[in-house]
Amino acid sequence: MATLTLNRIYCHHTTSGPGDDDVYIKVDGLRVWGEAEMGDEDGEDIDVSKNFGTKVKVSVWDADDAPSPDDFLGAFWAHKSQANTGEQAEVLTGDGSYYDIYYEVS
Ligand SMILES: [Ca+2]
Ligand SMILES: [Ca+2]
Repeated sequence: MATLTLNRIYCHHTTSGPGDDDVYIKVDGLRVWGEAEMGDEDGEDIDVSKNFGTKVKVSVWDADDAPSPDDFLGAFWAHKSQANTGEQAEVLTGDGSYYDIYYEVS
């Protein structure tokens, strides 16, 4: 068993639609954080931990009001093999956005 800890997320710039993004995060398809309103140059602490087996999928979304579907910011897999290798970062660029998300595996 390994543990994924999502540390924080930083928005360089939001998705291409008008206004701030309403960011939420799913781990293996279940929402674990958000919505959090984020604008350009905004950072937010996440501080969510989840146990997993071999690998776990993290996906990040911007909630939009119907009928507009939520925008997909990006996704990545965290692997057990990353355990205790320090903080990792992923870049998310979905729908014209630019985010960094920081996490670690232990
Ligand atoms: Ca949007
Ligand atoms: Ca939105």
